[in-house]
Amino acid sequence: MAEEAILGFLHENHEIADSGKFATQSGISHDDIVNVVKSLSAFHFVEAQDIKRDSLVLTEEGRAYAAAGSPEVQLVNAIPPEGITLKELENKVGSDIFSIGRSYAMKNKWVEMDKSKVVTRKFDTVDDKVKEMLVQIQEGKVTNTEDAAFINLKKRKLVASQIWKGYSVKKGPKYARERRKQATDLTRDNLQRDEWKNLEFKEYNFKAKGFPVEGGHLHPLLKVRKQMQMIFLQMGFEEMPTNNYVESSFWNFDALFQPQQHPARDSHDTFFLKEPSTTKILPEDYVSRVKQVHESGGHGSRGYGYDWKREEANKNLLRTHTTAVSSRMLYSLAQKPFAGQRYYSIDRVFRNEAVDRTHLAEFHQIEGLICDRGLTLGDLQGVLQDFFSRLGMSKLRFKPAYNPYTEPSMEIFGYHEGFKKWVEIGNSGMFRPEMLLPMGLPEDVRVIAWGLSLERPTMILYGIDNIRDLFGHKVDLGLIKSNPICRIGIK
Ligand code: FB9
Repeated sequence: MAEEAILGFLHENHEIADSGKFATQSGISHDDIVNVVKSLSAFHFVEAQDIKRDSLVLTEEGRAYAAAGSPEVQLVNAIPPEGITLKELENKVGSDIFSIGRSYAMKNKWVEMDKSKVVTRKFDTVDDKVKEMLVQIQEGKVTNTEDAAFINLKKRKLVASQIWKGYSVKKGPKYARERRKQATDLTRDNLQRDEWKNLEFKEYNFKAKGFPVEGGHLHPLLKVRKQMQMIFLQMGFEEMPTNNYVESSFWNFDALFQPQQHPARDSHDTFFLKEPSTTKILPEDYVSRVKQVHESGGHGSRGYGYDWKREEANKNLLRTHTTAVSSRMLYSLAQKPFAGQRYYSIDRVFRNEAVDRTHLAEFHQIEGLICDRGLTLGDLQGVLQDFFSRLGMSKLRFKPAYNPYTEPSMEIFGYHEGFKKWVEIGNSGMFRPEMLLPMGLPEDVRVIAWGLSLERPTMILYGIDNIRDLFGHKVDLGLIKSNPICRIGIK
């Protein structure tokens, strides 16, 4: 409809001087006219010149008065010939119309009030010039927006200024009375029917984007995990098998020399299993050595001096750290002629802790360890410097800390160039002799280890503030589809 109107008008006339007036005259919305002008212009059927001018549009309050009349006229029309009390008048027209209309009716000297607060009108009818002007604006019939009356409407916030944009339109080099559908392919039918001679072919749009390819999309956590794996592999580490979320308290705590009274072993911090509630198989001779080191120490240690209970060690749980896997791997390393090893793990761990914006009851722990003869704390600081430099954080600081299974232990801080501040980026330490020697590792073997989470770096790298936007049932699939590649760890 708009296309026929425009092409038809230009067939009889030199130009459409003002698309706004043309829309009003042809009874077509200006938006439709503009869209068609843009399309015809793109194919050179017409040539369009921008027109801009100041115009007025009605506010929501202005639209209400254009329909129902100004508040002052509504108020006057609500006053009966015998007059009315203020309270009755307010109840009749409503508090908004009453409070606004009353002041303008008094200013226009349309009403008066006696000592008993009875309001009477001074005229039988009043002209609603405000409504008339609002309707003129609504119909696009106002040209001089600087007229004092219109400025007053702006002061009353019944109208607002805006830049009106339209076009003047003339025939273009490819003008035609009507736009023939352009052919996109030369078909067998076209050729057989000789139609091809009159066909107009649509130009190829080489800038057109292809349809988005629907397929699988990697979650940001998996992208960061891949990069972390690459970093570990580049550093000569081997991945530990972490395919058991369920673990015994023995491997998760006792093997790490974590005492059975430790608060972390309480059900407020750990998820214990009801079924199967206990583990069935443990290496008995090793269990005996662990019992002994907890109760009476050995290897220079005094132990904890409590009655260690097997049934406590048998309790099954959801592992609270992948260090449980590290203890299994180190034990199996001790069962054969010793050779140094570098292991890492990245997998889910579970903690029965209060959840908040950045913590859930589970997260992915990243852990690295190096097991070799004569390692020192300096070696640990050196490997941390190498590892975190590959993450883009080369300025590190170490703060003494405590872990039940490492001594010494260090919290790791890195200077984040983006945030311009120091950020806690992990924890680390040297596994205690009370953990390593009962396994059967040689006296001079040391294990340096560290841990961090997968979620924290991912949230920072992807600018995600709430962990529920990253992990869990409320994750926006758009994030999964549209997140950029992760480029840490690429040298
Ligand atoms: O990941 C953590 N922070 C972090 C890591 C990387 C990072 O990358 C930069 C942007 C590029 C940014 C931040 N943290 C450890 C520190 C904090 O986020 C902390 O609030 C949360 N911690 C978790 C534990 O919270 C219950 C992160 C998780 C954590 C902490 C300690 C270990 C593992 C994970 C450990 C260990 C360990 C120690 C000694 C021996 C073996 C393992």
